[in-house]
Amino acid sequence: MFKKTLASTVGAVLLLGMTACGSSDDAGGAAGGSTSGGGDDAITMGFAQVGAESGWRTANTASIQASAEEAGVELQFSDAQQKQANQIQALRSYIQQQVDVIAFSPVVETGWDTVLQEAKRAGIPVILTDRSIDSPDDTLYATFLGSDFVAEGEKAGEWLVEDSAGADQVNVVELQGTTGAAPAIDRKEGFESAIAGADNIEVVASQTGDFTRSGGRQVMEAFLQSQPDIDVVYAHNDDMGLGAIEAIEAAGMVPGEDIKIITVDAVKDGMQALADGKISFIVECNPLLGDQLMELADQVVAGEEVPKRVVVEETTFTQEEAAAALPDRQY
Ligand code: GZL
Ligand code: ZN
Repeated sequence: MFKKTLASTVGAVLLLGMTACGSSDDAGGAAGGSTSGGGDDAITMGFAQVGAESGWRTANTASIQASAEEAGVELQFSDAQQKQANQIQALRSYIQQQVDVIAFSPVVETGWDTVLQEAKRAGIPVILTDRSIDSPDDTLYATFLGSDFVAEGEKAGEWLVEDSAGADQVNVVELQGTTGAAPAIDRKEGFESAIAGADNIEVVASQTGDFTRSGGRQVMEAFLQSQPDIDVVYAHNDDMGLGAIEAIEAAGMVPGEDIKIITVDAVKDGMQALADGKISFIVECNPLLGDQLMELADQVVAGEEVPKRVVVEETTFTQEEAAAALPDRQY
């Protein structure tokens, strides 16, 4: 059994290897059919990623790298450890290298105009992915590809309004994403607008956990000390929700019963906690932007018109839906 498997695995790898190198050598070989299928007409993309702060981020990175490989796009990739200065430095190095196109997920909404002006002067088009910028000058980027974070916040709030119908008082603590980041600002705004009409729901505390599991745990520990009665945690991503679960269990309480948790992302660890009943509801945020990014890059480099904003499809999950969806989840 093992020998057979090994032989077939080796065979597959070789084939894969040949296909890949085949697509880069011959211009229009079977594997390299599309114009961007490798070879000297390959476009070069400089991608400045936020960091590796969450399960969502690593899934997003994997998608971009896999899609670049498949599309024959030559990818320069950098991880900014969630620091804007590092991202700006990476953008400047891509400008220096005169890449064909720049793509990045701005860690925060502001402070980009200068470096994006430099890219514009260098004639290098910029694509924003995942997070957007808040700038009056929308000529600084060709298009934005990502989610509608306000809608994500609204979906979370609408679920809570329904789930709280009939309850006398529902106290919510909010674990915000990175301060100044578009998903943090918009998920807060969307949630607040959705619960505005429900006078039995109140956000009694709100603080950033910086989208990390440890951040979520530390802030939740503090909330458990300072808040006499917490009924619900609204976490801007699964990772902070999973950190909150650790804090709640360490305090001897039962997540999903004593305190309900609502999160955003729907990465595997979050979906598992949802199926296990520790999280009550998850709003999906789709990290698989790679294929659409490579298509947009081709069009932008070819000087074709593209929409200013491309919003990706995403849904929501209850505990039952998570249990059913888990086996097919890619990330
Ligand atoms: C959302 C993305 C957020 C995720 C977090 O598109 O920017 O950043 O929700 C990640 O998990 O850290
Ligand atoms: Zn209560």
